[in-house]
Amino acid sequence: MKLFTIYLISSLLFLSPMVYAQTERVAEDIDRQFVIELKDSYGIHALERLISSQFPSVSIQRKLSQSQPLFLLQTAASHQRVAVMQDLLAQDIVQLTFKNEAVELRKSPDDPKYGIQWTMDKIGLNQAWDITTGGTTMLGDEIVVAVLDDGYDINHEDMIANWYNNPHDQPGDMNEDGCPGDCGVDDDGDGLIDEDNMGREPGDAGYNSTFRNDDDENGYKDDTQGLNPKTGTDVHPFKSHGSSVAGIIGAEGDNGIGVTGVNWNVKVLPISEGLTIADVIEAYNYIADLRKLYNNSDGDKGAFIVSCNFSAGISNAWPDDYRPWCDMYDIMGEQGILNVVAVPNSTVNIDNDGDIPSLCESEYLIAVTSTDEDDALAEAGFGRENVDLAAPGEEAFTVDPVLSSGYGNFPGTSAATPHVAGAIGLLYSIPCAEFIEYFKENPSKVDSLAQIIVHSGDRLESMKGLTKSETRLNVYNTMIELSLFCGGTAEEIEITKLYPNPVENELTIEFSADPREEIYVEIYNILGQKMRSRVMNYPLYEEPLVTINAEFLIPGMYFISLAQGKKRVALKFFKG
Ligand SMILES: [Ca+2]
Ligand SMILES: [Ca+2]
Ligand SMILES: [Ca+2]
Ligand SMILES: [Ca+2]
Repeated sequence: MKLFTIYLISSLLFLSPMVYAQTERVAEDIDRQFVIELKDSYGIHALERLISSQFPSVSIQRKLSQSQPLFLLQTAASHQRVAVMQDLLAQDIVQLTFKNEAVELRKSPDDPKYGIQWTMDKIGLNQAWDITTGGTTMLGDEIVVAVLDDGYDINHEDMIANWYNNPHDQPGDMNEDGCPGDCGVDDDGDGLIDEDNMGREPGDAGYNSTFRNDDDENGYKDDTQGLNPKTGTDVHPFKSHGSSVAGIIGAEGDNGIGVTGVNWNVKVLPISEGLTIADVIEAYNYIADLRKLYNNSDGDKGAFIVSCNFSAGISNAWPDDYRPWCDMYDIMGEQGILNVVAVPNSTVNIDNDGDIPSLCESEYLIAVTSTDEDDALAEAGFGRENVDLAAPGEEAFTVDPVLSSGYGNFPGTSAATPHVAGAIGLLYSIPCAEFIEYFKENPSKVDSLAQIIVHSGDRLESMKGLTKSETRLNVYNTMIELSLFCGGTAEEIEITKLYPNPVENELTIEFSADPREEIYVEIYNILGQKMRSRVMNYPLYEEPLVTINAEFLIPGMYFISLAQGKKRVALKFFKG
């Protein structure tokens, strides 16, 4: 401590320019550094002898491995680095040299409680977020995930930016013409003009003229921030359950507050008081109509709702007794909405015991059970015929407005389900125009997206015989599968282009490969000695190419090799 203080004072006192130089050196360090690997039988003493006799301007900074002869070296100036590396490479004791370079940091949010949100990493989001963190589609559509639940804390600090706000029905009569929507116009395309909530048109007996405030003519006045079907308003009861579900889907990520949702950005459409069958049917119709209007107006009206979460149900119930409810899943599905529903929070076989809505027959419905941190079935329903997918739910951590901190544990299938509903929202934001074009042109084909999500999950031994897919959600895996929509290739690895050849500084290799597997990139010299190697992931949603720094190579002929699985391809190139 004392020594350090003395050093600091002395350097401040009579060498203030050195302090400046010191900071500059830190910034420059990496540009002067390179890693050296010695041949197997050599160690630090041989390296020290070599450096002191022939490379006095080079310093040995650190030993990088106790088991391999790897050292970090630094030249006096950055412009000397390449020449020094080349000269060292010509020495008998040196196996290879490569520049020390900065690595790209994985994208992870700065939310203080993210560290305890184990469910997020479990479903591959730490990798998926490098590709997208949500918000809009490649075509600019604002992505909306609907939630049907008990109620919400609309003012929660970590949700306030991510609630859906309906631009087509703000408070009051937006165009002040005294009619629902525009006077004399069927704004919502349902065949009725300026109708009220009962479908009565002006002039009909009992017509309710207060619906002039229903600017989008959907039968609800000022449904600006979702809908409470019980009251016909957008005023929601303050509830914990719905807030937690919404938080998992879309608590604002990377805002330095609280937690993150599966989506850092998304619009959550809150529908509250979904507590009776009538509420559920009305809510589902409301959601379906909004998306239908979006589809039919080319995005001018309505909302681009892609999924809907319902973490509730009726145990020991069968579809025959709930036909109008079950029918809603196909009605919404044909407009492009996938529904995600929860199975009961008890270890029952719902195939035998019955459960609504899990047992409703629809290709657009994903029934979700809950797993714990070890990927074992939590206390949750199962059924190889009717449960599609598992998602992490036990001890999930998210928004909870009832607790003083505003956050807490939210366990069970209710927590598992919104991971899936949220994932659907996130998937719509992948940087792949072909994907979004396809599902906008063919909204009713969205059942195939459900299939891809369910089958690209991590296959679990623990789910054997318990669900249809035997998988647990993995959003990154799904993104890999969806990359096939836009340029991802599933063939054997192949080098399609190599340039420039001869190369001076940087060699570019274009290739096609299986996006699901790692790629080994290696450079060999003419004697078959490996000069450089690296392992890379397929560059998802980018041009499949890799660039190699060739500055360190001495002039001559080399081979570049790309390998994946058991297949290897190599091409020769020249260093000029
Ligand atoms: Ca109208
Ligand atoms: Ca209005
Ligand atoms: Ca309205
Ligand atoms: Ca947050």
